[in-house]
Amino acid sequence: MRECVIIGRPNSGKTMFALNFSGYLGAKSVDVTFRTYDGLVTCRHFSLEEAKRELCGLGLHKTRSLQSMILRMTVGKTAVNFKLTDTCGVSEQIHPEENIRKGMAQTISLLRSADLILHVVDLSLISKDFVYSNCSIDHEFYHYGIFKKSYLMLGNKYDLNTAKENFSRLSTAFPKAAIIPVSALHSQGFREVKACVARNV
Ligand SMILES: Nc1nc2c(ncn2[C@@H]2O[C@H](COP(=O)(O)OP(=O)(O)O)[C@@H](O)[C@H]2O)c(=O)[nH]1
Ligand SMILES: [Mg+2]
Repeated sequence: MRECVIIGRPNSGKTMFALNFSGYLGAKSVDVTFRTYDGLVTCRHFSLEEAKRELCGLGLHKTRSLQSMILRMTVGKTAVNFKLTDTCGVSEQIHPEENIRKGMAQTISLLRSADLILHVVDLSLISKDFVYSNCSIDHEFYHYGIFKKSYLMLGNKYDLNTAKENFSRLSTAFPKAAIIPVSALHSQGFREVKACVARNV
């Protein structure tokens, strides 16, 4: 089964995207398989509302392990199952907590086997200076992604006021990426994301 992996900084909206995108594809509830870096696998059933309450949030690093869901989507006349995997956010700093450092390493090690990388960027944080910098973790993901080809950037939080201006900055900073503006919170832009996922699963 093909696997789409969601990556990005902590708090960019990866978990919100994973859950609302599952809902967009028709899921009313999800079975989430949690895989920690040391190999522990657990599974939990959630309604979507329950999952959003428990797994999303403003506190950094709510997601500390791989969290996968099997989803079904219709491509043409056939139904295809694929795995959508949410990950521990990665940032530049060496995190003081060992389990978060290992969670970040687990995210990075999954990239090689991913069939599609969905890179979530928080548009509200794209400042003027961002366009001229070239050494953020988002740049690292971008360079790896365009080299790998099956790569889509999601400019998230497009519902926020400053986002529209920042979206053009994001396109300037990452000229070779296909970028879709989305609001993970309000399930906006998902039709385009679905079309891209459908080409890769
Ligand atoms: N305004 C807005 N907030 C969002 C959006 N997506 C996520 N958030 C908020 O951003 C915070 C972090 O979201 P989460 O999905 O947990 O981020 P993660 O660390 O990348 O998994 C939460 O408070 C979400 O409600 C969005 O599209 N718009
Ligand atoms: Mg998360």
